[in-house]
Amino acid sequence: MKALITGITGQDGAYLTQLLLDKDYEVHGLLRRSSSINTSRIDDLISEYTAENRLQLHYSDLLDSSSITNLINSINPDEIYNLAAQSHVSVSFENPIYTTQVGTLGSITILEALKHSDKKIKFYQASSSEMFGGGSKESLNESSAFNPKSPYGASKVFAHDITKIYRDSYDVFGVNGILFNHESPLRGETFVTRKISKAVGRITAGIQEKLTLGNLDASRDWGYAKDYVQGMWLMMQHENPEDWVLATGVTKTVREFAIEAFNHVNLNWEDFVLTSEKYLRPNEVHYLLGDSSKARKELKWKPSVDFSGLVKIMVEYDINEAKKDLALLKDNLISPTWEYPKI
Ligand code: NAP
Ligand code: G4F
Repeated sequence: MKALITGITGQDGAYLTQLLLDKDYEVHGLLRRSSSINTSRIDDLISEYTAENRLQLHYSDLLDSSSITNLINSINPDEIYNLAAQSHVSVSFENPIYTTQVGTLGSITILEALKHSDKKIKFYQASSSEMFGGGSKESLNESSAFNPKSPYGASKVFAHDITKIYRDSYDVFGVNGILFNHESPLRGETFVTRKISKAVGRITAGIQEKLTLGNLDASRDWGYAKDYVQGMWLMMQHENPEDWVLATGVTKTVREFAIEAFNHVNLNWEDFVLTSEKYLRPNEVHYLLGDSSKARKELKWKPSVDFSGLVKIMVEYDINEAKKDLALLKDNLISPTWEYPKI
């Protein structure tokens, strides 16, 4: 089996690549050229699998439609996982046009190529719980209404809808995975969970003093990313292309995540956490809780890690990372403060 992954260098791309290689797939991934190397999440896989051509990276960008179409035609994969996105909700308010271009053009470019392909190539679209908008406290499933609150959410609604339209109009095997938040040690450092776990590690090592966050009352259904890429693959193996929600069914506030993370190292979160308006968004998704009964019943999918387990995995990883930072700091190789601009 051959798979093409857009977003292979991201959190989910890295876990999905490992999963597919373990299943003996030949994996192809889209690599964006950047001024610094952006493959850190898959470097071990590159070392292990590129020599035998089991893992092949191709320079491209979702905005370069001709390059995407050429890649699909030359690789002729069995499955395409469209994971690439400008995936930071807060940044999507600052870069709305770029976020929308990547979020919409990529999906339709791939779907157009599949419409004209002789082979029935399966397509996975990375849909998001952000599409629901989180305005009520109901548990959300595949039939719940979308009411996006950000340019990012709106672009995901387009990609979701166009996938359904190509499925219904041209018999394309297009699957939408509506995934609620999923986290891990590979999570980008500007998403709130990783920002917290990284700060806890660094505070424990004595190289950070405070952690500044935004809205502590926002509530998310947080799961473990490795479980969710397993769900993506299961959706692609299902007899019919459909839409599926993946979620844990438990929601916790940002405050509860911080409390759990600091408790893990026997510290009182209130001694370290500050809040600042600079981390607030022009519009907020207040509450997300998912109902994944369809995936549990029909795909036999279920999360293997609960909220406490997730926090533990992330905090313990970042404690070790902070120890490495501390060693570098002693050699004056890094700066003692760490705060990402604005997000
Ligand atoms: P991520 O870590 O931010 O990774 C995003 C990936 O997209 C990176 O590989 C990035 O490449 C790539 N990318 C960005 N712009 C691109 C472009 N113009 N052309 C080609 N590649 C581009 O995201 P993630 O957490 O793995 O999420 C994977 C997908 O699931 C995303 O579409 C996200 O929106 C969606 N999603 C995520 C969650 C979640 O909780 N994680 C929940 C629901 C849906 P670089 O490494 O070069 O930046
Ligand atoms: O970690 P976040 O930035 O994730 P958000 O906005 O829920 O988006 C993530 O999940 C979506 C699925 O629903 C994905 F589609 C999307 O790609 C991404 O992976 O923020 C979570 C919550 C928000 O309510 C935010 O306002 O945490 C709040 N928050 C509070 N302080 C903060 C901070 N978020 C960030 N990033 N940084 C803060 O300091």
